Amino acid sequence: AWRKYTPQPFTTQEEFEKEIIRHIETTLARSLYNCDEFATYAGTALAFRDRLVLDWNKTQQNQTFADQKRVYYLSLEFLMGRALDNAMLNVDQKDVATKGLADLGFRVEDIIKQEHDAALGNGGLGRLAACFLDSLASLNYPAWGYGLRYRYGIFKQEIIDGYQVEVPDYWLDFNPWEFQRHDVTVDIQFYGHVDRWQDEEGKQHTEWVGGEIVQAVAFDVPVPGYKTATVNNLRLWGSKAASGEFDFQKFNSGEYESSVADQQSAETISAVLYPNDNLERGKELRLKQQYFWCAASLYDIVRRFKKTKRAWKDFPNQVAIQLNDTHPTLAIPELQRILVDIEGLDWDEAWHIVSKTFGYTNHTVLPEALEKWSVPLMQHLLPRHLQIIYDINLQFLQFVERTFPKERELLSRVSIIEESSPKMVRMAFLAIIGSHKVNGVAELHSDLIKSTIFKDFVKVFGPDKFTNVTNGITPRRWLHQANPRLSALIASKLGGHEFLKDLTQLHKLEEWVDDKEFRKEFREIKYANKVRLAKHIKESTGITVNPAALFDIQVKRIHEYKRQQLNIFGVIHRYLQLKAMTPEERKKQVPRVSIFGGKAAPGYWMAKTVIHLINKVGDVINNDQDIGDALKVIFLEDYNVSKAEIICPASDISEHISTAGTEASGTSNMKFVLNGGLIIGTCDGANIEITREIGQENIFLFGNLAENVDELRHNHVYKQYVLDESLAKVFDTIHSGTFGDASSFTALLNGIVEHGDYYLVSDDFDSYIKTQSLIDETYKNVEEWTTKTITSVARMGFFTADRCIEEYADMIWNVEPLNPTKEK
Ligand code: 26Y
Repeated sequence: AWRKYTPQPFTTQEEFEKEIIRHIETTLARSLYNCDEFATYAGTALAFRDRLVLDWNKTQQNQTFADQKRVYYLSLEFLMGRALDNAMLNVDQKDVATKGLADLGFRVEDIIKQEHDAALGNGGLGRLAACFLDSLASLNYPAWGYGLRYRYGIFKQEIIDGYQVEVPDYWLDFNPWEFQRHDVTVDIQFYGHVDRWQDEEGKQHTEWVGGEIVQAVAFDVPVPGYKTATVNNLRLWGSKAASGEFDFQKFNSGEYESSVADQQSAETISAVLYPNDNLERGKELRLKQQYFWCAASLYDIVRRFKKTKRAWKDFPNQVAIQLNDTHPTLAIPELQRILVDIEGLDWDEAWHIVSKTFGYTNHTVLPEALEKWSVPLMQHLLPRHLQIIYDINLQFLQFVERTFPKERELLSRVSIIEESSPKMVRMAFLAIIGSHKVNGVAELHSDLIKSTIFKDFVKVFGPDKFTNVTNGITPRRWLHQANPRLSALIASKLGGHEFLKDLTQLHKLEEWVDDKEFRKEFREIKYANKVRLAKHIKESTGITVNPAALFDIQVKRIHEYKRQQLNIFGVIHRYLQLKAMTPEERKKQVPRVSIFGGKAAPGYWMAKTVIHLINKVGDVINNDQDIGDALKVIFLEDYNVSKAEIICPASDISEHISTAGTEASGTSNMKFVLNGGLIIGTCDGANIEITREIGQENIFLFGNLAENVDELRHNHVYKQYVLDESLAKVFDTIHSGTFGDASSFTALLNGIVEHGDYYLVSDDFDSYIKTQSLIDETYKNVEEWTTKTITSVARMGFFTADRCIEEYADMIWNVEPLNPTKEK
C-alpha cells in the first residue's frame, strides 16, 4: 500500500518545477515572491534528494537481504565537494533541471554555485576516498564509508597582502545531504583502567573500566552511483556529551558555564579537521578523534554482523575493512578487544579474524608523515588498547625470532614499539601486522615502500602481502561534470556516454585524431574552458589574463616536496629573460599565464613563505609595463574541489614536479590529462604510468630519477656544490629586493644554498627550464599540440577509479557487486 504514494523520478519539467515550488513554500516556508538563488538551490536539492532517498532506502534494504560481503572504507577524510550537480547528472536529469530552473528565471550554474563544498579533507587522500565512493556505488558494490562529521572542514584560505590567512569553514548551516540518525548512537569510552578477574570456572577476564564516556551520533549521507539505482551510505560520526553526563545539579544552581563544559569538551572531538597534510603532530585530540571514529564504526559493523547470527569465524567472509592510511589503525586493536574482552573468543582465534578482515593502504614514504603515538599518551587515553598492542607485538616478535633466530637487529627494527624516549607506537607497523594486504598507490611508490620503509616486513611476511593499486579518478565528476562539452563531444563520437562507465572505450577516439572538424571542436572547447577560468581569475583577483596565452597550472597542497618553489623560480627566470629582450623579441614569445593554487598547513612556515613569494612575484610581474601579456602570475585563493572543476579543464600544461620518489601517486595529474592538458613532470608517482599509457612523446618529463636522489643529497652535504648559473641569478634578483623585503625569503633560499637542498631544486633547475622552453616551442605548433592532447585523452582509460575499485575488490576485498532490484 505504501508503494503507490512514493514519488517517482521526474518525468516532465513541470513535475520538477512543481516539486521545487512545493519545497520552497512548505519545507522552507518561503514566499515565491522573494525567492533568491539560495532558496532555489535549497528547493532544487530537496527535490532531487526525495528521489535519491527512495533508492537509498531500497539499496540498503537490498544489501541487508542479500547478506553478502560488504566493504567498509575507513577514512578520516572525505573531500566530497558539492553534491547537487553530481546528483542531477547521475540520474541523467540535468537537462530537465536546467530547463525547469530557466522557466523559474534562474541559470542552473548559478544555482549549483550556492552549495557549500563538503570539504572534509586536506588533499589527495581525502579526494581519493570520495572518488572511490563514487565508483563503489556506480559499480553496485555493497559498501559503506565511515568518517567523522567535522563541524569545520578544511579552513578557507584568504590571501591578504600576499599572506595566507585562515578562516574557519562552517559548512553545516544548511546541509540537505545529511540525515541525523537519532536512534543510532554509540557510547565511546576514554581513559580509565584495566581490571583482570577470574570467574567461577577459572577463566581469566580482562575489562576496561572507568574513565569518560562520549556519545557518537550517526549522520548518514547518500552516495549515488552513475545511472544505477544503487545509492550507498557514507556514515559520519558526530560527538556529543553522553546522556546523563550533563550536570543538571550545576545547571539548576546557576553554574551555567561549568554545566555545559562537559558537553563542549565532548563536542570538541568532532569539531575540526586537522589541516595537516603529510605532516604529523602527535596531538592528543587527534588521537581521540581516531579512536572515537574507529570505535563507533566497529561497534556499528559488529552490530550489523551479529544480526546475521553467523559464527565469528565468518566475520572476514562478511566484512572487509580498508584502512585509508594509518589514521584508522586503532580499529585493529579495537576489534581484537571486542572479540577477546567482550565476546570471549580466545586470542589466536580472534587475531586470525582480525588480520583477515583488514587491508591497509599506504599513501606516503615521507618520514614526517608516518604516524607515531607516544606510549604514555596511549597508556593514559586507551590503557587496554596499549596492552593489546604490546601483546600483538610480543606474539609477532616471537614469530620473527623463531623464523630468523640469528637476527637480533631485525627484532628492534620491526618492533611496533620504538625504543625512544618516550617510547612510540609505530602505527604503520601495527597496520601491516594486523592486515592481510598492504598496498601502495602507484607502481613506483609500491616498489619504494617494499625496498625502503617496509623492507623488513617483506622479509618477514614474504612479498605477496604487498601489492600495488595505482590510483584513479572518477570520470563522472572529473570529465562529465567539470567539462560537459568535452564529455558531449566524446559521446558524439563513441555513440553515447557509456564510456563514463568503461573508460577504456576512450581509445576509440584515436580514430578521430586526424579529423579536422573534431580537432577544431576539441580546441574550441579548451579555449572556452580557458575563457571560463579567465573570468573566474578576473572576478577573484581583478587581473585580466589572455585566454590565448599558454595556461600553466600548479594546484595542490603547498609542500616543499611538491616544489612550488621550483616553479616560481622558473617564473622569475622567465621574467628576467623577457626583461632582457627587445620589445620585438618579446612579442615573438609564447605568452604565458602561470597559475598557482593551494593551501599551506597553518603551522608550516616554509610553505607559507612560498605562497608569499608567489604573490610578491605576481605583484611585480603583473604590473610591469614591459611585460604586458607575455607573462602573468596568478595565485588563486582557496583552492578546493569546486574550483578544481573549473581549473582542470582549462590547462594547457599542468605541473607535477615533486622530487623523484616523494609523491606517492598524485591524482590531479590524471584530471588534467583527461581534460586535454599536457604535463610537465618528474619521473615520480603515477606520472610514470601516465607516460607509459599515453606515450613519452606526449609528456614533458625532466629531472633526476628516484634512484639517484640519495647520492645527490649526499653530494650536497659532503661535496662542494656550485649553484646553477641561472638559478643563482634568480636568487640574486630575490636578494636585491625586487620582490620586496628579501629577508622574508632568506630561509627559503638558504635551505637550498646552505642547508643541503633536500628537495634537489638546484639539481633539477636546468632541466626544468630547458623543458619549459621545449614546451613553448611545441605550443607554437598548434597541430602538433592538438594531436598530443587528443591522443593523451584517448589513452587515459586506465586511470578511472572504477579500475582501482575492481582491483581492490578482486585482490584485497574478495567482494562481489550486488545489482539493484529497482521496481518501477
Ligand atoms: C598523519 C597526518 C598528519 C596525515 C594527514 C593527511 C598524513 C597524511 C595525510 C594526507 C596524505 C595525502 O593526501 N597523501 C596523498 O594521497 C594521494 C592519494 O593516494 C596521493 O595521490 C598523493 O601522492 C599523496 O601525497
